[in-house]
Amino acid sequence: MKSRSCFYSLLLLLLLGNKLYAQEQDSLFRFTAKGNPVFTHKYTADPAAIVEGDTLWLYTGHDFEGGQKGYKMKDWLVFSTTDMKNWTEHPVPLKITDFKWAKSGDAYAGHVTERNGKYYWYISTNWTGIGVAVADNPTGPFKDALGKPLLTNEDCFASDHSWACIDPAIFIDDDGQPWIFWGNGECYYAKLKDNMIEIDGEIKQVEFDGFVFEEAPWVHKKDDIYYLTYASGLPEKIAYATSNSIEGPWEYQGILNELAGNCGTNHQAIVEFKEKDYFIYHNGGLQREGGSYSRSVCIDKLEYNFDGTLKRVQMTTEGVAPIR
Ligand code: FUB
Repeated sequence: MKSRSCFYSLLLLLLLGNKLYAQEQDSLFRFTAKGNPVFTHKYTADPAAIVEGDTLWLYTGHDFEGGQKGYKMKDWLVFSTTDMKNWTEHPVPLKITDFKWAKSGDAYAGHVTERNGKYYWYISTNWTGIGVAVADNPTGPFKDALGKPLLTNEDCFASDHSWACIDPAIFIDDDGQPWIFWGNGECYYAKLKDNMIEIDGEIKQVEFDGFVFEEAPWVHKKDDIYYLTYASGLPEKIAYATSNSIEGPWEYQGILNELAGNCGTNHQAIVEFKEKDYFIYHNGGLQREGGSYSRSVCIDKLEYNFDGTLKRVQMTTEGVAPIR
């Protein structure tokens, strides 16, 4: 009798498990990119990418729809690929309403990073600051880790406009030290504690000759050179600087990407995946209703010169070749 009820319990668990798996599969949207823009079924912006083994995870903002005249962004999206051609869109992993304190209601740019098996999603909310959500896997569920902002306008000591505290970018150095860069108009940086949800010590400002900073900092490192890329001017081009140290001094190196078509912003992510380097950005190129507030993520090649400087990005309609 006992073994029979055990059998039925196991059967029930199995059926339930299968049902959940089937539901999850149903809510995945799979498609093949035809070039740039990569995503044509939704308006996507502010890309941030990470690589986990065989997979590139691409997190984006989500412009409400075509023909917008101002920012209307209520959630963030996540896509994955193993070959840069065939993509899967996963169910919406994070919404602005997941941050109860974010009274602005604006789901601005974010950045995801993995640390000790957890995924941290740093997001900006326009004038209510930068928050952080945490999950056990790349697709969530993500939960507000603090119940309050990690950074606010008060931390942006050199700024006096309401949208100064946006666009977080995380960089974990080879010694394991996590750093956060952010800002609009002025660029700030600080250490993060090992728990990834607290600022460690002083907040400092990035400054160097030739630095015309609008927003969207992104830090990466290749062959011992630190690269700080950022949106410069308005409409934005992406410029960059290099250094031998995460705290500078930075040396201005010039323009990396020209104005992105039909769009005032540009917002880049840089990632190496399967031994190729990618420059991910947005433009307003989705026909026919694309524009500065109805943006679309694009991907093109990033190329290094022998001396470590970067070749100017060539934005293309064809996009990148699939990885075989
Ligand atoms: O998407 C809203 C804002 O536009 C981002 O925070 C900026 O980087 C710009 O892309």
